[in-house]
Amino acid sequence: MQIGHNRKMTGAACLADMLKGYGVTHVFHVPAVLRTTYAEMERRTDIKRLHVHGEKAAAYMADGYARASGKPGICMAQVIGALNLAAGLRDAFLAHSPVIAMTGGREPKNKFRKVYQEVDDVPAFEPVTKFNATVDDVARFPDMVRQAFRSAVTGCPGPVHLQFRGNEGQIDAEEADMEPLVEPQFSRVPAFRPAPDERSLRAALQILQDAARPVIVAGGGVRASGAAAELVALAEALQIPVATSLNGKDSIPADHPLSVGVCGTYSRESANRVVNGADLVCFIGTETGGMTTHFWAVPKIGTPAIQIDIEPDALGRNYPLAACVNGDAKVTLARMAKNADPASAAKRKAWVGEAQKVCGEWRDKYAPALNSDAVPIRPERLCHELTRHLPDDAIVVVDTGHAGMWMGGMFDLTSPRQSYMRSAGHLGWAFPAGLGAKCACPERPVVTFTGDAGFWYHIAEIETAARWNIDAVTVVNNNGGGNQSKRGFDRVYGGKQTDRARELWTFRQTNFARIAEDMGALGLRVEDAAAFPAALAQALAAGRPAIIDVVTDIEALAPVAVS
Ligand SMILES: Cc1ncc(C[n+]2csc(CCOP(=O)(O)OP(=O)(O)O)c2C)c(N)n1
Ligand SMILES: [Mg+2]
Repeated sequence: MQIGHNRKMTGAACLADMLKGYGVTHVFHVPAVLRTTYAEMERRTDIKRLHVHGEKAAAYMADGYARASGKPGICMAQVIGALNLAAGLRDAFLAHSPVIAMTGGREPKNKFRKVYQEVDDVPAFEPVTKFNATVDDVARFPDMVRQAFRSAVTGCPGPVHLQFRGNEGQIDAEEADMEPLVEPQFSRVPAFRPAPDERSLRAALQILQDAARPVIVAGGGVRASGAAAELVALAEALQIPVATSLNGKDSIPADHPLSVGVCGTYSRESANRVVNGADLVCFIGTETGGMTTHFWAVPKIGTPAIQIDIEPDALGRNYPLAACVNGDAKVTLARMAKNADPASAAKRKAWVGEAQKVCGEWRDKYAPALNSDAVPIRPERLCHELTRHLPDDAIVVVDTGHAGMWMGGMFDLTSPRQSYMRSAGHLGWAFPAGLGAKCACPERPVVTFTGDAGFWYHIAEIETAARWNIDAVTVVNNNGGGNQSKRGFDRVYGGKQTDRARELWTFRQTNFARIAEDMGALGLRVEDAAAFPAALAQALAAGRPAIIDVVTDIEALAPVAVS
């Protein structure tokens, strides 16, 4: 890193050099924005510039890239596509994913004159970003780009937005004396590992050790911190069952004897039962939001709780705390494990046995569905086939709605090397996010799970995947409708839907395998569960994008959460 070595250069050359310096390998965009920068990226870097079919998909790809790698994902749009891009940042914002959005925008000499395509986009980015700013003078490229990376990856990570002057960000063609200085520390999450203060750490540990029936609820902060091993070590040392949020599902493999599953709304019954049977809940890296706590019923407010978080303002937001620790999850958990008194574990033997019994009861209850040979295929069986056959270093990317419920509850991660990323609420997120994840981690298998309604959103991106040979595998749970809506419509129709009622949530039967083939990907259709493992193996070995269209039962409804 050099400081004070300015030289005359264009904003485009500066931005290209800085993106390279921060380790960016891909940018996702719809043309045309920062055209001169794209030409400089070609001349000066190996960065791949993927032009895709929609700005929202570009944002989701950048988000998937960011969650898979911990490095900021970059997406771009010209002024007319800016709000489409902003819409795509919302999931990244909810999931605390470091995405940097760059758009073209306001030119002072044209403002308020009805210039072509212009509205003031900046306010629309406000609710979905940590930092939302305009770059109006080319000399500001270096410090503004540094601030974008710094803001995206520090504290609780999240999206940022820079709007560059000019409809297409033509400011990048202007020159100034600049230095394309980068700060490598801010090129990925976590930028810092703030250590907890000793007093609060010891107080929390004491309360945890004294509890007879404690449970840990681990969230996305554990995955952002890379603290899974430390979490498991502490749980083992003190013999404490571990539930996770959906965002924290890959914090502990499902076959670990202390793992009880995902708790909350899109959850597994065993996790909710154990959390509600606990005498102390230890929240780690979770916002304690509605989905993780089943709208604050799991655990009930008033249950004794302690909390560890990198964001001080998360501590105690929803649950009054007996103690709290402000710090990075990995550092905090490692210190707690080091200071833990393993002798205290003996008193939790009965509780751990009880938690394991609850998990066994869940397995027995769902074994028939998980192993069902029914045609059309049961989604539980599809999840179970994924549990059994996914590679042990797979990145699993999951859509929301029923997809989130099925995979959150019925699918097991079986190796600490597997990763799990899920939509924080937006239907259609997973397919493009899976493509972005594969761009970030080309050496790892990426398997996306989505419903058919979710897949329809960004189906055009099959062409992008084929054009760039992004060999992710996408499994479509194809039941011919947006089936999660069935239950809600059943309710308003008094349990008896009319044919016209089904117009509100069913689709034409569609063969996605055939569409995939036409668009240049491998397309496989599975109508019998026994054929799924061979299809998955073929897709993983294809060396090109693959869509597995699995025909499933439209009457299958995921179990609702218990509390
Ligand atoms: C952007 C967005 N719009 C609407 C919804 C509401 N929603 C949740 S699930 C769902 C239908 C899901 O259908 P599909 O993906 O086919 O899965 P299935 O329930 O059929 O398994 C809808 C419309 C949402 N989550 N996100
Ligand atoms: Mg469906």
